[in-house]
Amino acid sequence: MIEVEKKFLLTTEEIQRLTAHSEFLEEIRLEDVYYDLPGYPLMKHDKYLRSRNGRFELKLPAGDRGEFEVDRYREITNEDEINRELALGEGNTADLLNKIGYSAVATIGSVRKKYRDGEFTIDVDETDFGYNLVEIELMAKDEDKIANATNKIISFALRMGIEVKPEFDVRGKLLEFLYREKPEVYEEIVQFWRSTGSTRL
Ligand code: V4E
Repeated sequence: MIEVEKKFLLTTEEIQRLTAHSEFLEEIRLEDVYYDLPGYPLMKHDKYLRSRNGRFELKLPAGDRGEFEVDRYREITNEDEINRELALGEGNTADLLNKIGYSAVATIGSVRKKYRDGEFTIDVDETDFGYNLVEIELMAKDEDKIANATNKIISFALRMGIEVKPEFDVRGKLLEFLYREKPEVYEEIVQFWRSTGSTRL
């Protein structure tokens, strides 16, 4: 399955409107540590390896971001699969990463409130560093279904009275963290994306 999600920077009033008719699912604390090699080859290729609350997750891109700049990733959470995908060898992922020379690039704490409205999931995130954003998500069976999922997300947001700007990108939590705390790392990664024409940032 592919997770398709669109990020929004919303006012408190817009968040209330968006979640007014949805079911509140849970509030969770997320402790994310993102890892990469020197030169950030994973992030430059739109791959993100993190430990979330102590468990490794690898996000791999599926399809492209499209005119509405959606995130669309396959997520791998099995350590053996992560080891295989990143050619780390066999064993404990944390040990292998350490041995190979991966290091923590960003550590981000946040609180996520999760809601459901029909087939849509709404995440309202508040980070410890004061950046808040909202994601509307849908699952797509395969890459062919990403455009359809995107259209549904956009229509849903519009129905909820939220402005949607095509060809406008919102920095996610990781990018905003790098932008604020490690601008040289942010520039290196985004410059690389610009050189491949894959970002409007
Ligand atoms: C997907 C992504 C990044 C990884 C971290 O994503 P983020 O949205 O910061 O975290 P979170 O906690 O919301 O992840 P979730 O719980 O939804 O899995 S860093 C950058 N991207 C996407 C991206 C982008 N915004 N712009 C471009 C040009 N490429 C990739």
